[in-house]
Amino acid sequence: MQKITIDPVTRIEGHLKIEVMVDAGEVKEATSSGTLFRGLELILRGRDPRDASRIVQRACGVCPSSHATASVFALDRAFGIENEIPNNGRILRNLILGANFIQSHILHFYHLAALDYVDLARLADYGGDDLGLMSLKRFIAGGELVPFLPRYEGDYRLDDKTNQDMASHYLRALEMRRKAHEMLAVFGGKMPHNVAVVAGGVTERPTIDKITSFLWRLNEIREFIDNVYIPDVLRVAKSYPDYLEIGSSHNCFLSYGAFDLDMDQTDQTRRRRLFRQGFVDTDLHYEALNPEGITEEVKHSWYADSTTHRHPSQGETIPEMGKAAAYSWLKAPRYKGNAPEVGPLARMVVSWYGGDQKVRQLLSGLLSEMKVEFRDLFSVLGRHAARALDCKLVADAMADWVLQLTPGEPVCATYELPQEGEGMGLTGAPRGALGHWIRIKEGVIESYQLVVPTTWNASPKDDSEQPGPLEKALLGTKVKDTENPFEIVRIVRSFDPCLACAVHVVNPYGREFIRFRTL
Ligand code: NFE
Ligand code: MG
Repeated sequence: MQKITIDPVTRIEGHLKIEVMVDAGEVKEATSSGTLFRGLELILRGRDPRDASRIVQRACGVCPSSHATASVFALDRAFGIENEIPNNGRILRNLILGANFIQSHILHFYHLAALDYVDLARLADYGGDDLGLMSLKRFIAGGELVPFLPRYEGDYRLDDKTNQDMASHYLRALEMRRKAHEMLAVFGGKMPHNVAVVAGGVTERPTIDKITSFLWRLNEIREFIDNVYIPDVLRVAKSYPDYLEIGSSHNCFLSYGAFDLDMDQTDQTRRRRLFRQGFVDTDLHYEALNPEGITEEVKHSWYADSTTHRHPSQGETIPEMGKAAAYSWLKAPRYKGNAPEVGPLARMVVSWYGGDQKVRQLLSGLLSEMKVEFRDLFSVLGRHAARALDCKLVADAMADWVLQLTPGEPVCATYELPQEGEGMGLTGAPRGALGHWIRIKEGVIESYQLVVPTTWNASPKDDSEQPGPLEKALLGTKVKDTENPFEIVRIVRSFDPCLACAVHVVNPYGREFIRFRTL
């Protein structure tokens, strides 16, 4: 057996250590460890509940709007105003979250994952006159190689033309992300950490000039998604068909849905959403979402054993550094005992089996273009394709939503701050199902728990030794070259892990954790 340690995994968000044991070229054991403790849940205790939607966004600069969204859903319920959110408030929340989805997905494909497939170092020989590529070439020639190097060497299969196009799109994607940030700021004030999303709705009023300012940026980004992002994912899939065959996980999926289409139903598990809520089991059988089925287990996490197997509404965060059986700061969330994958692929699978015609139609088109079967999506490139489609679905829907805004109408409900209350906020974040649970006592937050997409996907083994989704996806993987374990990092990155979100406390023991080995 040979041990491969990748610590930290680069080109993801936050600190993740992956360790695999390889025997005869195949992964026999895999552990995923979140090596950072941040403790947001502890910071929130004793504060004014209204501060939650500001503080929780500090979980992460990549997906802060999702945390704002989950927290205000929890606050709306705790304040008893879930059915009073004005239509403008609902739509503006969607637009702010949607702008964040788009920038996060484009960031992930071009700036984090694509460098696993695109050989930017080859640009050192670039002889054309594209200004962007010429400056990239100068950048590389000048030895400014981060974030392109260090990297694993070999297995770059794109032809020169595709490779150059992708490099040029790497630069255009930066621009698209800037535009998505600007778009978010039109209604959200700033990015990251918007200031508009609050309990009751939003603080920003729609005007014709803001709607226009939002829409022209959105339309430019939609053009990029349709004509650049989706085709680029297909081009990678063409050159790397074997990555449609590896990286499947437990093959069960969870989604809380995302983007409320109306507020007719106060129950967030039943409300009409752009993406469906639900769970799809390993037999691809769909069932409605029941949040009572969620627990967090901590046998292998650095938290007190007394807190294991709790529903998040009863959850506690009691760190116990050095616990013998533990290897991660992530807890292990489970749904009815399963370790479902969450994220864009899960959203597609749950929407498909939940009967969403639009998703079925779009996904069928993609499958026939890729010449693959549905189950082939349960793979590294299936995750990338699902993310690109997720991005398109959100961006297209936003173009309708922004025109449904009504200038002059209210944006926020009024309310009395209760002394006691409880609330749950469920939404989709770019990386998957995101839940916040709050309990208010004597006018302040008594308890706040976040169960975050990457906590699901990168979780350690649970109390019954069932591996987390990412661990499971690595098991059985054939590693061609243990010095350059491309397969491992490509599988890990396909989940788009964000450890900042997942462990939500600055490790008090500092450098003890940071053992840079390789990329
Ligand atoms: Ni930090 Fe996040 C998303 C949330 S994490 S990026 O998307 O919530 O898994
Ligand atoms: Mg948590």
